[in-house]
Amino acid sequence: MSNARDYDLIIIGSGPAGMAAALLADRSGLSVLMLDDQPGAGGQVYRQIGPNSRNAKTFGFLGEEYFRGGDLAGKLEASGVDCIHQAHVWQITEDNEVFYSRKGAAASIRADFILMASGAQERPMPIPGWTLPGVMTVGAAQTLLKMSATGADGAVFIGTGPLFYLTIWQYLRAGFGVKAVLDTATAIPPAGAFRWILPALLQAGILAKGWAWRAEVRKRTSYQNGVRGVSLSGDGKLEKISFIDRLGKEREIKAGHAFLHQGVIPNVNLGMAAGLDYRWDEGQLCWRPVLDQHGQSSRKTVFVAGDGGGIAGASVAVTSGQLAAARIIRLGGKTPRGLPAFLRLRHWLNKAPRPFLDAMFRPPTDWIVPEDEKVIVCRCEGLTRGEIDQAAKMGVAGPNQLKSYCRAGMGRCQARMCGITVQHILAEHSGRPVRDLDYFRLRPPIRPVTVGELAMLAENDGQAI
Ligand SMILES: Cc1cc2nc3c(=O)[nH]c(=O)nc-3n(C[C@H](O)[C@@H](O)[C@H](O)COP(=O)(O)OP(=O)(O)OC[C@H]3O[C@@H](n4cnc5c(N)ncnc54)[C@H](O)[C@@H]3O)c2cc1C
Repeated sequence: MSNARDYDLIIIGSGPAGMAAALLADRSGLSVLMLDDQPGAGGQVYRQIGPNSRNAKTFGFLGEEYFRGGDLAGKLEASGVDCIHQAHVWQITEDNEVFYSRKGAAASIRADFILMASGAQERPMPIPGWTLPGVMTVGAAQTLLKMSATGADGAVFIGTGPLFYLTIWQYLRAGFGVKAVLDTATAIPPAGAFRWILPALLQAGILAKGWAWRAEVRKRTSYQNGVRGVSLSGDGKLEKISFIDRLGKEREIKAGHAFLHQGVIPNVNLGMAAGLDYRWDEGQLCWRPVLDQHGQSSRKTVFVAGDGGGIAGASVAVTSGQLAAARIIRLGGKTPRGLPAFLRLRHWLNKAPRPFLDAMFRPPTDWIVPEDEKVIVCRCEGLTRGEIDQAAKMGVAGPNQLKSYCRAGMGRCQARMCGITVQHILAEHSGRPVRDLDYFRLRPPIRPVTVGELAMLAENDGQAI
């Protein structure tokens, strides 16, 4: 492949972390290429911000916070950063060659430094009936709102977390009816959360905002908290939601649409396939890369910023992107220009509420590991909890051996949906904590790549497409 050094810095992901990093690096004289798989800049939080800002009347229901993303996206557009959208990155090699596919062709480009700002995915939620037609994640429901102001009237929202309340709030403002909200969090945060309350109060505005969303959701919907034992059922599609209310009574709701959410976790596949070191985070119940204070990973020329480095939200994504870019600029022998004053302090303050939020919205155990053995865990291979139990009972040493017993994690999504659940099941069988078990060994390409795409590689060697 190409031996040319094409860019000083390649950034993967154009959410707040990637955009903030790109702007600082560009101002400081680095050549920057940004690759992102969406049609435009914005990432998850500011998805579709360009077109929606031009159509703010229709999309006003998304709220002021959302439209703040227009500032970053506008500056990015006016900058010297080369942005390629609809580019799916599927491999980063040891010498920083980045392979991606776009519109049916593949290409590779090299850089001195890579910044992975590829964000988060929603936590998979293998509860009974989660694969039924009519059931989606809350993030998917929000994507429909951001992309086309579309929704499902009369849906039931089930789960909890800041994104949960925000999306219901946006849904109501967009004029969609919400049949019920089943909140798995209790009205008063669990006792363990209060040891984090003092740092969280440094960002009292964020807590107040979340409180206001929840208060409006409570006022305008049929709302219950402390809900447990959720089960979805129906004949070929969702028809009924069963649950236990906070008084211990079994209840049922008839509905054709349910949106589920239990927080978000870092996207790990690209970083793991690139050989970065990861560790289990017990506070957030997910894998996160081992990073220093600048976001430098175990591979010294690869950095990670934003939610891909651990869940902390959009404002932390911005400051972590700037911290990483500043370090890369210095390592490249240049001086960061226009570095925000007190960046480290701002970053620390932005992060302050996170441990409280993590403790307050910790997912219930039965949303990570289903108790019912008939529940599908690996969606790609159609494997149930019972089938994974059977393989585990044969004495598998870890997820990688499990693959050869039952193919869990070997499908199209490459364990994005089942990885953490499989690990919890194996931990139960082995009596060892999850952090002591290996994760699935992920290899490039992290997404399916066609032979046709590969055939274009030689033609596009060293050139962006
Ligand atoms: C579905 C969803 C909706 C969310 N909505 C909100 C919200 O409304 N408000 C809020 O405060 N927080 C929201 N969040 C939380 C979110 O993680 C924010 O904290 C914030 O967007 C994180 O910024 P980031 O820059 O780290 O990553 P992101 O904003 O997630 O940006 C990462 C970008 O990288 C792209 N990408 C990922 N992998 C690849 C790849 N292999 N190749 C090319 N591109 C890639 C993604 O498509 C995305 O555009 C949401 C999270 C999810 C999962």
